[in-house]
Amino acid sequence: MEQSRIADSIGIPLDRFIKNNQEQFQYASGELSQLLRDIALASKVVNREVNKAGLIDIMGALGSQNTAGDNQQKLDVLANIRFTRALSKGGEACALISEETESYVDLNNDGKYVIAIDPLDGSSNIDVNVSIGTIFSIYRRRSPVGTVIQEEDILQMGTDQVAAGYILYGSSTMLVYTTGHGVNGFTHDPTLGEYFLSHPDMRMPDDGKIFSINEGQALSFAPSVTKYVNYCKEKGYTGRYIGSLVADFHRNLLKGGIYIYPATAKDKNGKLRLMYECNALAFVAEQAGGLATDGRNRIMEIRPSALHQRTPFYVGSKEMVEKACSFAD
Ligand code: P6P
Repeated sequence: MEQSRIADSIGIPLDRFIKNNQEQFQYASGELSQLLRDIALASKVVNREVNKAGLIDIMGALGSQNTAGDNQQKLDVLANIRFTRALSKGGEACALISEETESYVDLNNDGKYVIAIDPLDGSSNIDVNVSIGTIFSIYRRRSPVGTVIQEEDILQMGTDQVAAGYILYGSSTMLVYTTGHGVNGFTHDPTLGEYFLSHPDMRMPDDGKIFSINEGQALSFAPSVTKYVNYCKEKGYTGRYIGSLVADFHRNLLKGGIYIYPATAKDKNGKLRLMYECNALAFVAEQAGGLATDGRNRIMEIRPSALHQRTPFYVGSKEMVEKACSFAD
C-alpha cells in the first residue's frame, strides 16, 4: 500500500481493511473476511480467558498430553475448542490441522479452505503470566468442493499458503497477518471488542542485534550453531529468549533480530512444527522482508510428509538468517 493510503488507513476495523484491499486476496474477499472473522472471534474469547486465567480455575496442566507429547494446559484445550468451533460455524473451512489433535479434523466438505493452527503456543508460560500466541496458516483445498477431504488437501507446502498470521496475547493483543501482499498488524480494543489497524505494511529490518535461542541446550548444538552464537556474542548482540515463539518473533519483526530453534540432542529435528508454526511465521517473515530456513533450505519449500513433523527453524532479519546459515558445514 502506498504511504498515503497507509496514513489514511490507520485505525480502521479489520473487516473494513479487508474490504478496502479485497484485490489482494486471490479468492473472494468475503471468504477471507469470514475466515479472519472466525479466527478473530475465537481469539477474543481466548484473550478473555487468558486475561483472567488467574481468577478462575483454568490455570495449570490437565495431566494429559497432546500429539507431540507436550503436557496440555487447560487453556490449550480450551483454545483448541474455541478455534475449532468458530471455524466450524463459519463454514469456510473444510478441515483443521491442530497441534492439539492427532489427525486432522473434518469440518465441512463444502468448505474451500484448510486451516493449520497452533491454538496456544508457549502455553507453558501461561502460569507465569508471560505472553503467549496463536499461529495459523490458511490453504485452499486442492480436491473438488463438496467431496471428501484428501491427503493432498492436508499436506501442502508453505508456498501454497493463501494467508497466514498470528495473534499475540501480550500487554496488548494483536492480530498480524499476510495474504501475500505485505504484512499488517491490528490491535484489539477490548472496550469495543474489535481489532483496529495499528501497524500497516510491517517491515522486518534487514539486519538486527538481537538473537533468540535457548542456550540451555548449547552442549548439544551443532558446531555451526555454536559458531553463530559465538559470532553474535563477539559482535556484542543482545540475547533475548522469552520462551514463547510468537513473542520472540513479534519483537524481531519490529526491531530486527533472529530466532533459532536448531536440532538438539532432545529434539533431533528441532522442536517446532512445520505445518502450524514454522510455515505461517515463515510466510509473515518473508512478506515483511525477512527470511526463514531450516539452517540450509527455505522453510516454505519443505515438502511435508507428516502432520506434526518438526524442523529446525531459523527466522528473522534477512542478513542475520543468511549469516547464521553461512556457518552450516
Ligand atoms: P524450549 C513453546 O513450547 C515453544 O513451542 C515456543 O513457543 C518456544 O519458543 C519454545 O517452544 C521454547 O522451547 O525448549 O526453549 O523451552
